[in-house]
Amino acid sequence: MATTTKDKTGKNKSAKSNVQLSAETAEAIYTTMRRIRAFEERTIELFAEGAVKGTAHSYIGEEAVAAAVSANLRDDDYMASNHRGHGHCIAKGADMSLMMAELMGRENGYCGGLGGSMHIADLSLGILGANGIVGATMPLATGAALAIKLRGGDQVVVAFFGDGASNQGTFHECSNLASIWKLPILFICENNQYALTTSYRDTTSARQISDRAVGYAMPGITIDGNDAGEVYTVVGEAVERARAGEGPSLIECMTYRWGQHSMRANLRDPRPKEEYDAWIARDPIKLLEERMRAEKTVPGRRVSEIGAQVGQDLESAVAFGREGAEPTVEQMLAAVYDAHAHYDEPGAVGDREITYVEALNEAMGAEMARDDRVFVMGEDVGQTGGIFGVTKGLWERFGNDRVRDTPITEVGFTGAGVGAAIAGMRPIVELQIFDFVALTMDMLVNQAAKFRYMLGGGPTVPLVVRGPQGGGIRMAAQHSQSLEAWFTHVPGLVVMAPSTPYDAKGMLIAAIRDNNPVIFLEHKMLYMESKGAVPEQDYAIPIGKGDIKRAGSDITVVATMTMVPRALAAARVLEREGISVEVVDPRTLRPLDEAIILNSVAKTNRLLIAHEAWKNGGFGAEVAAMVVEKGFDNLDAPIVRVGGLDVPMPYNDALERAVIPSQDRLTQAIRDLVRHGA
Ligand SMILES: Cc1ncc(C[n+]2csc(CCOP(=O)(O)OP(=O)(O)O)c2C)c(N)n1
Ligand SMILES: [Mg+2]
Repeated sequence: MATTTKDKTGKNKSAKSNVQLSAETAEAIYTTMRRIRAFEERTIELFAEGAVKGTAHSYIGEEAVAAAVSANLRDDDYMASNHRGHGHCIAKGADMSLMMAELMGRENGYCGGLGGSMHIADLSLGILGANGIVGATMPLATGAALAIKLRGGDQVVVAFFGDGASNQGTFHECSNLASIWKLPILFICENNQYALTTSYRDTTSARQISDRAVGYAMPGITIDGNDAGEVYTVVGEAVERARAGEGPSLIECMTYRWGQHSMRANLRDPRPKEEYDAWIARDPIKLLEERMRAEKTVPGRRVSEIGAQVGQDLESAVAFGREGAEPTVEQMLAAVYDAHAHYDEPGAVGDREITYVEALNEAMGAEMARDDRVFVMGEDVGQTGGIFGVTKGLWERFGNDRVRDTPITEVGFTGAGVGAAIAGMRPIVELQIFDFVALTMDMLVNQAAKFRYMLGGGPTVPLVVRGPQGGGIRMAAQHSQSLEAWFTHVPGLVVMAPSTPYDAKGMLIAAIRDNNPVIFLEHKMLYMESKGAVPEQDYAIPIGKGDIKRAGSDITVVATMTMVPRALAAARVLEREGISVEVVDPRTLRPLDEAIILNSVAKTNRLLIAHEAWKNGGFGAEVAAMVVEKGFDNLDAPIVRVGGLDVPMPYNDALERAVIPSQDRLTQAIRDLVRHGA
């Protein structure tokens, strides 16, 4: 399929559909279109009545795309949708009653009332979810396609997105990934010509969105999205290519939404009247009826029966929704995390000493050997073994597919990790330097963290995103930050930060086995300097369990990452001065082991918190607030926090040393708190 010429509305001139649809296919597509139309018409009424809340984005006018695309799909194929997703979901087989109940926010809805219109999903039908973030469809779909490829399956994935979304980086990053990895994915752009109130002609550099396919070495075509026959035929060919391992396609379906952007929008409508009227005259349902008449496939009598049946189905869906109970706070609270497993840890016993890097490497190797679903991807993780050597040797053991070098495309590969996790794999995504996580925030915070919750607490996202944070090697402001507080703030994420080789191995094994998305923070200085006893056997350290690194009676120091060895060194100095320091490493920062901290403070009556990150708004502020709320009576002195100076990391080495809390600064702060109470 080559990009072909278009007429001035973008419709493809050469691919004019001349294929006849079989009676069976025509009827199936037609029925789906009627179901979508009826669902949307009813939704508009229910929104006006106040039974559907928030907002909903009507698919009326675009039904041929979803219906004819999905008529090419099997139940086990995947589909990722966007905010205008009702039609996509219905076409892929979603239950209209469960959808309607969800739109009404009821407990019997698809997401138990936690997701609403923009988050309908049904993993049993391969529906990876509608999505409230424009452009997020693509990475999730790419990840599902990668999962298929890794499992050696012949399923395909369809990613539906709008003309507006084609300007998101996700589209470009994922087109490239899908092309280089030859993933079985169809990028279906529904070009309804507007993104909210902007015309694609003003926002899009390409003449047609399908022209962009050339840059990604994949077939691209623009077709009439209101012609169900044309959509069915063109998509059918692309599905075949994808199933045969020939990679992705981009299909741009020219279409038009009849309504405003959303039911809530009530904004200026920029669409010229003649354009609007011309497209309304091309009602895709009417066009298919004409075709069925002309091709003598589905008789008028059957058309009426379908209409009657759809009407009944809709009424029973609405009744189902209205009967649904309101979801409870308990159901909501239980939906955020899947339970963490319990483990008995062996302790840092034995004579064998290995480095922090070796410990991490051992954890990944062990889990990859144990579970085929585990794979690693990131920049230079393959034959090179990562720039810090953390994945060294894994490529030789597990091969290219499972130790996968990526292009420099952080949103693309992190998002593909989320998608692959949703589709049943257990990806480990390496961020070369953790500061680059800033590029991936949507994938982690809006997608991974919320997926299970938005879908009512059923699905899991077993993803680990790991990499080195922190300073100490003169890498300046964009390669040295400690960003844990960004993630400890977000419900749905687990945040882990080991400080020893023993913890690194056991915690990473636990993270890989956990069903929740885990932000796994490592530290460059621990890569370079940390060595310690690590059992050879595989073991896991329970998520949310802190560790007392040194017992003491005068003061509790809660320390993380590099501050743990510094606090221990400070404790040794202070011991000679008669000050007994207890060092507590929470290890998991979210969920926090509150008890280990509170019990320690109950014993020592003083608390100092040390981390490399900025004090302002840092993780330590949370610990301090928690202790004030729950253990105030046990405090004999103010809580002191020691953190990095409130500046971006400088390059100059003396200045960098001044920013990161040193052993001396820590020692002095502990001494002052014990001796002088502050
Ligand atoms: C990242 C992001 N930016 C902006 C929005 C607000 N928004 C929701 S839909 C939309 C327009 C999307 O246009 P398009 O991709 O063409 O899809 P259409 O609505 O036309 O189906 C905008 C701007 C959003 N939800 N997410
Ligand atoms: Mg649009």
